[in-house]
Amino acid sequence: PRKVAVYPGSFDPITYGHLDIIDRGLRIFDEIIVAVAKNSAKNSLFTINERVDLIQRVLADNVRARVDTFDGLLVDYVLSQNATVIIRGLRAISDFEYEFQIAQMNRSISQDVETLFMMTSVPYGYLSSSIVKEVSSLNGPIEDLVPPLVRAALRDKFSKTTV
Ligand code: COD
Repeated sequence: PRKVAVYPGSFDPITYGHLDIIDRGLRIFDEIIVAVAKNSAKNSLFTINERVDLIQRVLADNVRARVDTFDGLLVDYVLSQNATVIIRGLRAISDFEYEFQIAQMNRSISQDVETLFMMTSVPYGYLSSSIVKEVSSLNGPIEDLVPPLVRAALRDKFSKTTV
């Protein structure tokens, strides 16, 4: 049977750190569904459609990765896709507390879904969507952090929102 995993997140916007997890995840799974959360508590820079569009374009050549959105409980979404695994990435120790909490909660909601953690690759250990947005808003260099089309989208956002 095909092994399908869900990689959920806000992806506001997608970074090389996320893409690295997707690439490595595809060595383990036949298909990865990149699932963008609609009801994330976080204030987002990009709309849900913009985030999906960026991911779709970045992953255009990758036939085994696809993008979707979900709302409601993550575990319900995972089961609706006939998947049983959630992939999450871990960077610094600071991620652990938050990830542990989510994984424990998901486990208590459904015992049929397993969370798999993948450690960040060294160059992306301190890379986050938030840091990318901050550096980009200050016109700093982000070419090593996000793909060119994401960089263009960020530039576009900040040139519209700042004077
Ligand atoms: N290296 C490695 N991993 C990375 C890197 C990097 N440089 N950057 C990010 N990651 C990982 C993150 O650790 C995370 O695992 C994943 O990539 C996605 O990151 P984000 O920041 O885009 O995603 P989050 O943390 O905002 O996603 C949170 C969810 C949307 C998954 C969560 O809020 C959720 O499940 N919501 C649905 C409601 C629900 O079911 N709630 C109950 C469970 S709490």
